[in-house]
Amino acid sequence: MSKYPRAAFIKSADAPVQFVPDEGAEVAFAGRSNAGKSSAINVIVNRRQFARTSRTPGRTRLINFFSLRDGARIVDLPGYGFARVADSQREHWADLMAEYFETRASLRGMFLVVDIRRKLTDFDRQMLAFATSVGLPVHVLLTKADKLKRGQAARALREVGGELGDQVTIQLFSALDRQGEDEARARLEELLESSE
Ligand SMILES: Nc1nc2c(ncn2[C@@H]2O[C@H](COP(=O)(O)OP(=O)(O)OP(=O)(O)O)[C@@H](O)[C@H]2O)c(=O)[nH]1
Ligand SMILES: [Mg+2]
Repeated sequence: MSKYPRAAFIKSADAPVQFVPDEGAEVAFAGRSNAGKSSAINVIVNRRQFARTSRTPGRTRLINFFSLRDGARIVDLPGYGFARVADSQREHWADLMAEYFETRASLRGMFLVVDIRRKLTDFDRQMLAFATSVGLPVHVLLTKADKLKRGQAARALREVGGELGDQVTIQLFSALDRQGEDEARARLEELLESSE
C-alpha cells in the first residue's frame, strides 16, 4: 500500500511557462544522470514505474512534476553529467535548471541522489554549493547501497558525509532492496512540512 494513495503524475515541463503553479510545497530530486533519481522516487511513493526509469543514461530529459497529495509535490529533475548530448541541449538543460531553482518559491528542499560507487562528482559539489548559497536544505541519498558490502557502504557514508556542511543530511539508500525507504520518506515529509 502506498503511503501516498493519491499520488499522480502532473506534467512534464521543457520550459518555465510549463511549470505547475508555484504554490504549496515541493522537493526536487537532483543528481547525475543514471544515479537512480527516478528509482528512488518510485520506492518512496511505492509504485513501480511511477517515475520512468531506464538503463540508458539521460532518460529523464524534462522536469517532471508529481503530486503526492494536495499542496505537496515531488519534482524529478533531468540528470546531469550525461556525456553524449549536444552542446545546445546541454545549454538548454542549464537554462531550464537555473530558471527552476531561481524562481520556485514552493521549493522546500533538494534530494541529491548520488551513486554510492561514484561518490560526489564535481557537478554534485556545484549543486551542493549552490543550495548552500541560497539556503536550500539538502538531503543526500547515497543510493545503490546494495552494490557494496555493508562495511564498504558504511565507509562511503562516512567519507561523503565528512565532505558535507552541517545543513546537509545524508543516508544510505537502495531502490533494489528498499534500504532506507522509511528514513527517506521521513526526511521528505520534514522538508515538505517546513515553512521557508
Ligand atoms: N542495484 C541498483 N540499481 C539501481 C538502484 N537505483 C537505480 N538503479 C538502476 O540504475 C539505472 C538508472 O536508474 P534511474 O532511476 O532511471 O536513474 P535516474 O537518475 O532517474 O537517471 P536519468 O533519468 O537518466 O537522469 C536503472 O537501470 C536502475 O534500475 C539501486 O538502488 N540499486
Ligand atoms: Mg530519471
